[in-house]
Amino acid sequence: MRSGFVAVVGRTNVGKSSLINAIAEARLSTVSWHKNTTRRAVRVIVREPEVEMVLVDTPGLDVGHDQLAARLFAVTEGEIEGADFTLMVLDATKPLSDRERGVLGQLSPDDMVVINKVDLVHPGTLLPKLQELSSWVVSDYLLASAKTGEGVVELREILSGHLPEGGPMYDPETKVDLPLRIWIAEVVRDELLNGLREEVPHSVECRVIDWDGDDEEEVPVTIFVERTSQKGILIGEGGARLRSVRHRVNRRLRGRYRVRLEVKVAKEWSRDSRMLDEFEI
Ligand SMILES: Nc1nc2c(ncn2[C@@H]2O[C@H](COP(=O)(O)OP(=O)(O)OP(=O)(O)O)[C@@H](O)[C@H]2O)c(=O)[nH]1
Ligand SMILES: [Mg+2]
Repeated sequence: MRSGFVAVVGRTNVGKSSLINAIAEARLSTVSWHKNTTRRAVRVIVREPEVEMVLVDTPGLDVGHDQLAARLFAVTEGEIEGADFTLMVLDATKPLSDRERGVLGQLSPDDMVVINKVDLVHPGTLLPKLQELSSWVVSDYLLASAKTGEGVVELREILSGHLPEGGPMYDPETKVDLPLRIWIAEVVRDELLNGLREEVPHSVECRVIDWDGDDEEEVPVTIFVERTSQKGILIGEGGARLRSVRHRVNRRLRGRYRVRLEVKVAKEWSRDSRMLDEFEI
């Protein structure tokens, strides 16, 4: 049997979380078009006969300059270090950035590269990028689209084939290695972010506070924002947005858990290291 950890890294928005969900065939990691969606290492467990592959979703490499950014970068660095190998995800629609070149330069021959979002480009436009990639030491690269599914099965097979020999590390029921209250809070954030056009997302964090895991009780989720004006946006006209988020979350939790949502203002939490500790980021 083979088992191990693959650190999935790349710039924000390249589609790391989307690719992981496509490989796992389930919406397990938060996806949105907003920048810096992923904030914690999310370990998604993919199983095949004789294979247990843990895809570790990580925050994007090009985060900003605040306290939050520094922490997110530290998460990604730690995960690269702890994994058996790295899958670097590039965006077919964007030229390579200096940050990406820096990471490519540090990859070892065991690591891999995938160019995602190939559905958005004409194959010919990828040539310069492929040429540049061939000068780096990575053993292999693939083309994929998390949206259309192109290359996803192949990617899954290649990644599984790369894993070291080893026994299972997780209980066979576990799909995501996150504490239940953090997972439920992430599902709420996922549903909130996907309904938002405004510039609020960076300021949104969700927490399950004071819940002992009892599924008979509604799970109390507090949605934190940084400014009072953002509170109104999230709640919506007469509470409409919050009600619809609650409905979608409950549906995703398949009636097993039901959430109760509340919005609070935590001024400038993303710059406050005490708040970040409290938020477990
Ligand atoms: N057209 C197209 N869109 C994609 C593809 N993969 C992801 N997207 C979209 O790109 C956006 C970003 O996707 P994410 O999976 O959240 O990106 P990420 O790399 O995890 O981003 P961070 O968590 O911020 O680092 C979302 O709107 C996705 O729907 C793809 O293959 N094709
Ligand atoms: Mg992500």
